[in-house]
Amino acid sequence: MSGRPDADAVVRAAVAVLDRNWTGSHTLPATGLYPHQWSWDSAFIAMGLRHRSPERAEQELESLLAGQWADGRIPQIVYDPRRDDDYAPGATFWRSDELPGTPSVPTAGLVQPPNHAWAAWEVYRADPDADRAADFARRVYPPLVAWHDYLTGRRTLGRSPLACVVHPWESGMDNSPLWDEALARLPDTPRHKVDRLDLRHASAGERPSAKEYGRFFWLAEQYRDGDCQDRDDLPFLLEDPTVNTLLARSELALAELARVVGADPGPHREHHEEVTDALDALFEPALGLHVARDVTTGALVRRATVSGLTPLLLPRLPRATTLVATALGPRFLGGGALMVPSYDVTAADFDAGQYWRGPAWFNMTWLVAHGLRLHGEPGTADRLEQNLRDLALEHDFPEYVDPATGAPHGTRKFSWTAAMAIDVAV
Ligand code: 9YW
Repeated sequence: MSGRPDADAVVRAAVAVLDRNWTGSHTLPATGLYPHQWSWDSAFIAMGLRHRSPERAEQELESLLAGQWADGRIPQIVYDPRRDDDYAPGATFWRSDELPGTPSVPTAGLVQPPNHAWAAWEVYRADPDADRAADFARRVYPPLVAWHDYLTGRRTLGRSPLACVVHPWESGMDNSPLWDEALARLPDTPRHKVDRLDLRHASAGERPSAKEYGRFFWLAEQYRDGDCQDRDDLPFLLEDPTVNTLLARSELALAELARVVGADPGPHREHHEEVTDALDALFEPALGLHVARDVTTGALVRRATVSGLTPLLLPRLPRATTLVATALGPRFLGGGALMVPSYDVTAADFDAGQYWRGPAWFNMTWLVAHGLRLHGEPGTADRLEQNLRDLALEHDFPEYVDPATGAPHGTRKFSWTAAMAIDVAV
């Protein structure tokens, strides 16, 4: 198409970003702002890397698994101890080495959305070296099963098969409007001094506010001081659509990996169905999409965010037709947005430049595009993916963009932006 960069140019530039952020064992989300290994970032990165170096994609996932706890949790962050002064909260905040059942590398106690088994399956399929791929599958299947067992065994705290997040960071969408009401009940006065190291690398207007950060730290302290144990009286307990969609999607991948390693795929398929069915409890008819449920109050959080569109990734989703209409409608793509806004553009507090409160993110647009293709909207999916790769290249792989204009925000040379661009360009 005239005027558009060709696929080779996108892939070349994106690979250069991933090479620059590669440490020798894993990929940093971005140098500067995010100097450690982040959980769901690594899985998105592996999805892109698999096209260039399946071996490195395998290493990316396995270096994350080296941070797994004995209870099965894959931590939100695996810290590089040499960089502990560069990001807050750091390894010294979590003190994971003082807890039993923790790995030799320092990690956060929280988790992130479970896209790992899905990534592992895609990496396995992309590896042309059949022996290497089979060895990889055999090594990662057991820890991935343990990870899902953790989410299912310890995190279903809302009397439902849905897993809960115990902190907004666990959703990957830190200051999403979905968390406002639950956060408002919490103190914003942690004991720990809140170092805003992020503000060295990004402007305050694009980052969570001081009050939000105060509450994030207070809540993280509570969880840490309770030895990172999951209890049903934790001060923040919500069921999020994307966390549970990725859990269900990843169960399908585990069923495939089970076949490869000679295990029984049946329980994974059953769990996939169970979580898909349970997600219906998060559907909000007035908004036409899924929302979060606050387990503490039992109430649905009536805000339309991109998290509520991701159930489209599930093949048997009963509400798919409504969800497609909502995605294409005025709250998201109807006004001509180039990528999928993180928040309802018709909401009074929509902000096109503020982190998870409006901007379009490349990973979320990639997920929604997949879902739209799966549910009969290939034209829209193609358009979103074309815009994704064009905006990524044009703006040096930004963290997020204004959904209407494509103006870049946050950090640049952001790894998952590069990885998603590779995946849609090849
Ligand atoms: C932070 C690393 C992480 C992502 C999250 C994103 C952000 C960390 O960066 O959180 O400092 O706010 O919200 O999804 O994994 O890229």
